[in-house]
Amino acid sequence: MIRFLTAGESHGPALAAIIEGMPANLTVDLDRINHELSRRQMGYGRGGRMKIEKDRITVLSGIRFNKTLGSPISFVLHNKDWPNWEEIMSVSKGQSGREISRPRPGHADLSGSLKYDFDDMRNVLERSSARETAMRVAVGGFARQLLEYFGIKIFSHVLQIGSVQADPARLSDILKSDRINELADQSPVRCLDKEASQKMVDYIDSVKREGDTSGGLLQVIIRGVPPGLGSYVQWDRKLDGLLAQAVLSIQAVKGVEFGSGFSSVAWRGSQFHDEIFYDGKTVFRKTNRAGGIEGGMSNGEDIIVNMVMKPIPTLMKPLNSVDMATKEPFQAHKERSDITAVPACAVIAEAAVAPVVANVLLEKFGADHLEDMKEAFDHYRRRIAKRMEK
Ligand code: EPS
Repeated sequence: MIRFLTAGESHGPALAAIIEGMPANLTVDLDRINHELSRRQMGYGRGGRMKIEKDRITVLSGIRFNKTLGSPISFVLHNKDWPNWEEIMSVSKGQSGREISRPRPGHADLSGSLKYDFDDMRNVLERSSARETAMRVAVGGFARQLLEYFGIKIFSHVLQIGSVQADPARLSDILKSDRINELADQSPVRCLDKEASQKMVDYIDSVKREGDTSGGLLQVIIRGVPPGLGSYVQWDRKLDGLLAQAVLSIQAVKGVEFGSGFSSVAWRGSQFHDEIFYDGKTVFRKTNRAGGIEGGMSNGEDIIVNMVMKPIPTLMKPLNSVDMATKEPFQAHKERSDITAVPACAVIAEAAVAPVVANVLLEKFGADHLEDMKEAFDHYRRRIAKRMEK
């Protein structure tokens, strides 16, 4: 099974990660991982920091001649902003400065400083920052190359920013194709509906003019997952539970839904559930309201994960808060921030689900060596196909 840890402060010298449990002998394309990192940096509405950074990883271990060794893969990503912070974020002697005693509502600042007993909330925000998601994208980049070897692909796109929604009728054909990421990457807001895309850009401009921020709704689609990954037999093996944990751990994600989960409240059971048919050749469904998961297991349909990202809490527009040093009320204010990071969040979510799916795959077919794993996988697929046919 894959385990990983990330490390690093937002304005520290570097971010780092270590992944263990990747099978040996997988060919890894590092350019593609760096490409994933650049996809995370795209998106209309990002602030000044993204102009400074050009995220690329340097691998330290676990890969030789572009193939995994089965040993821990470790890598670092150097922060280009670091020279501006060397004193303030020094590991040893330095000069403290830009201390923060004024918590931003919606951020980890206040609870984090209470928990770890810090006067300077910089100690909290440096690690709680969404800068950390760069590492998760890189980790997910390795996991998704393992998944792709087994024909599993992950896509994402943005359905809504603020009050501007994509029109579902304009999306349905694209969502059936494998060009989702290619087309979403071309939109400044990762939206597949061109008209809505422009409206979202205009909306972000208006939010920026008002010194405010915006959240949104985004969707991840995991395609090619065979039925029966995850399990109904124990609570902590349920695939939807595992995926929900992974996406809710992304900074600012507040809600998650599988398929038409939330709207099911207004449907009758007879209308909602995806009926099962046989066409003389195989068993199939006409709908996927369950979002590809039933009983905590993949059912062979696309796994559809929708999630809501709240508006970013660092605002130009003042919000009421209390200075924890003096207990004086004040109005929070910050200079540099993103207006929205919903398009980036979609790319991060693609990466966040990858190790989870890789793990249920490894749970069922896991082996030290990729070819052994493939043999078990192919055998299972043949068995499933037989059961689905007459
Ligand atoms: C972030 C604040 C901003 C964002 C940052 C997340 O950074 P800064 O304070 O340096 O301007 O740009 O996001 C990233 C650096 C990133 O790589 O996504 C925050 O407080 O969470």
